[in-house]
Amino acid sequence: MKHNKMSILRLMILLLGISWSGFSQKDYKLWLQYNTLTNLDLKAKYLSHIKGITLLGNSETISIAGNELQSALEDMLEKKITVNTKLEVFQSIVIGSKTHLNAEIQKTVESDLNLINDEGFIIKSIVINNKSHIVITGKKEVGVLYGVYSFLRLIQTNKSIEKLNIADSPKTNIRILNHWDNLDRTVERGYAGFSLWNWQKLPDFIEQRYIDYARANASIGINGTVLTNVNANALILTPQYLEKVEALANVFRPYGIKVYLTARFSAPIEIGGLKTADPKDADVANWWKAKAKEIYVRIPDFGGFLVKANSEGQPGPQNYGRNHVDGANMLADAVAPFGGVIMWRAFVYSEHDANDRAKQAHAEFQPCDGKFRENVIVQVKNGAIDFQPREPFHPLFGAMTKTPLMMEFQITQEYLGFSTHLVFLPKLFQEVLESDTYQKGKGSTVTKVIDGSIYKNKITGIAGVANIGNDLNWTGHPFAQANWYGFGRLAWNPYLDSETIADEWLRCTFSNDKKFIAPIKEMLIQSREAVVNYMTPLGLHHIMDTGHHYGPGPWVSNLSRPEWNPVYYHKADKNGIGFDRSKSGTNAVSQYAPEVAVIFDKLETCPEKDLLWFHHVSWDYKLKDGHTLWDGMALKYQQGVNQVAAMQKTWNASEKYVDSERFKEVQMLLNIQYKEAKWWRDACLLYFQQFSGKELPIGVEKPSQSLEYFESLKFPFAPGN
Ligand code: BDP
Repeated sequence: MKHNKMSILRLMILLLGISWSGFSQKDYKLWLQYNTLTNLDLKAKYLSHIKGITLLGNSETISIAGNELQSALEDMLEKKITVNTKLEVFQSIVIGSKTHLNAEIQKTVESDLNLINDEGFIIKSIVINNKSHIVITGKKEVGVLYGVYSFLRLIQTNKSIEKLNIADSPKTNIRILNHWDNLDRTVERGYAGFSLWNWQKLPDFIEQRYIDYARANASIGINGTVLTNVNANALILTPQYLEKVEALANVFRPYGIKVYLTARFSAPIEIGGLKTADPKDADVANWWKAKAKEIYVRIPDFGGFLVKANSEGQPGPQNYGRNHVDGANMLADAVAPFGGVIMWRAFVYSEHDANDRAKQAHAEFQPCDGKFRENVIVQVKNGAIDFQPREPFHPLFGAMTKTPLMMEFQITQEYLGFSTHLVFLPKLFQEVLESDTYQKGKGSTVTKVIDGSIYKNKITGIAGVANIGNDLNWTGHPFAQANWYGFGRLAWNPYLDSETIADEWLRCTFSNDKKFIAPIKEMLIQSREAVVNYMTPLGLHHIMDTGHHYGPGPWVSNLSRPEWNPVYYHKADKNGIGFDRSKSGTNAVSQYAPEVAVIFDKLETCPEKDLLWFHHVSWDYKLKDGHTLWDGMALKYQQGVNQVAAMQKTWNASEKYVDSERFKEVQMLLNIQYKEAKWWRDACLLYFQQFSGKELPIGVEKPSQSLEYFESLKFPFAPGN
C-alpha cells in the first residue's frame, strides 16, 4: 500500500518534470557547481591545454585532489579526462607535492617554492622535453589540494589558463569555523536546521555530509573546525564523545582540516570528580594535562581548545579569584607538548559593570598583554558589543602589541535577519579589516594586526561563527552560502576585496553571464548597507528584540541585566538619541589610539555611520546633508526599505539566468525581507517618534500599524535561541 502511494507520487513528480535526484542538487552543491561551459571558444581554448592529469604521489589528499580535478574538468569541459601516474601524456595537469615531482619539474619550480609557506601552492605553466604542462604543487600535499581548487576556480570563473605563474599562500595560520552546536543537535544562533554532527550515530556511521562539508571548506582554504558551542558542555570531553570526535577528525584530516573543541572550564568538577576547577590547583592542572594526552592519543593532530570563560554565566578562572592569564596558561600548558593552541575569547562582560559594556573586554584584557603563553591566541569579536549590522572595530585590535589576536566574525546572521535576509557579509568583514588602529602609526590596519605583519606573531587566525546546518542548502538562504564562501576567502587572504569575492562566488554558484553578474553583484554589495539602514542606521545598535534578537525591540527595558535592554544602547529621550562614549561620556573612545580617539570623540569628525555609537545627539542636530537628525534617521530607514525593493526588482529581472528552484527560493525570501524591513522602519520610527515629537519627513511612508501592535508581537519559538 505504502509502496503504491510512493510509486504514484514518483510518477506524478516525473510527469511534472522534476526528478528526485534533481531536487535541491544545485543548492547542495554550493559554489562547486562545475557547470558545463557554454562559451564554446573558451571551452576549446581550455581543452587545448588539458589533455590529461598526471598524479604524483599516492596519499589520500592527492587522490582527493585528483578526483576533484578529473570530475570537475569532465563536467565543465564535457570530455573524458584520463589520469596517469607518470608524466607520459602531452599537456598534462601535473599534480603532486614537492617531494614527488620528478627532478626536471622540481628544478623548474624550485625558486617558486621559496615564495610559499607550508600550506601554499604553485600553479605554473612549464615546458619539459618540448612538451607543455601545467604543474600544481606545494611543499605539502594540502597545498596541492588548495592549488587544485584554485586552478578549477580559474575555469569556473572563465579566466585564462595560459602562461600561468601563480604562487599563493594563506596569510593566516588558523582559518576556522566555530560551530555553536549543542550535543542535542540544536544550534545556538543557528538558522539552517540542526547540527550536522549526528552524535548518536557516530562513530560508526559516517554521513556523506561530513565529507562534503570537508570538501567545501578545503575548497576555500578553511583548515579548522570547532565542533561544539562556546557555551560548552563538558560531556564532549568524555571517552564516549571523544570516540565520535575522533571519527570526524579522521574524515576531515585528508582535507587539511583539524578538529578543535570547546573546553568547559568547570569540566574537572563535572566529569573529573574534582572539588575545584581552580587553575592554580595542581590536581586541576594535572587533570587537564591527562585529558589533553587522552585526546591526542586518539587525534594526533587535534587543534586545541576554544574557551569562553567568565562571560554570560560561563565558569572561568575568576570564580577562583584568578584571571584570564591564569586560566588560559594552565590550558596552554596542557596542550603545548602536543602542539595544540588555546583560543581564549575576549567576549566578556559583567552586569557588575553597568557603565559601558563596550569597554569591558579592553578593561579586562589589555592589562594581560604579554602575559599569555606562546600557544595562546586571544579571540576578539570584530566589534566591542556583539556582531551588530555595523560596529566600529574592537579597540583591543589596537591595544595588544605583545599578544596574538584572532578575529571572530559571525557568519550566522543572529542580528542581521537570520537566514531570511540577504546580506553579503564580506562587505562588513572588509570594513572591519581595513580599519586603521593607528597602533604603530598610520596604516596599522586590523588586517595587519591579525595577520601578524605588524607584531610578527607566531600564530595568527580568523574565526567565523558558522551559518551551517542540515538544511538541504546548508545555510538556509541560498545567498548565505556566499558568506561562508567569503569568510573562507578572507581568512585565506584578508586583503581581498569583497567585490572580487562576490564576483567569484556568483560565477561559481550561478552563471558567468555578464548580464547576470553585473546587477546581482551590485545587489550583493549594496545589501549590507541596506540592512544597516532599515535596522540600525547612523550608529544605532542592539535594538533587536531581546533573547532571540528577531525583529525590532527598541522599547525593551525590563530585563534584569541593564546591558541586555535595547534602551541601554539607544538612550533615546526628549533631548536626542545615542550612547555618549566621548570623553564627556563613558570615555570609551580613550581605548583607541589617540589618532582614532580624537576622530570618534568630536561630533564634527565622527563618521556619521558611527554617530550614535559614540554620541548622544539632539534631534535637531544638522547632518552633513543638511537634514536634521530626526529627518535623516527616518529617511535612512526608508532608504533601507527602498533598497530591499530594488533588490527584489533586480532579482526578478534575473529569472532567465537561474534555475527555477533557486530563483523562487530567493524570490520568496526577498519578499519576507521586504516585509521585515518595513516592520523595522515602522516600529523603530514610531517608537523614537515618542521622544522626538516630530512628524515623519516627506518621502517616508506612513506606518501600517500602531506602536502598540508592534510591541505586542511575540516570538516564543524563534529559532536559534
Ligand atoms: C552572543 C549570542 C550568544 C553567544 C554569545 C557569545 O547571543 O548566544 O553565546 O554571543 O559569543 O552574540 O559567547
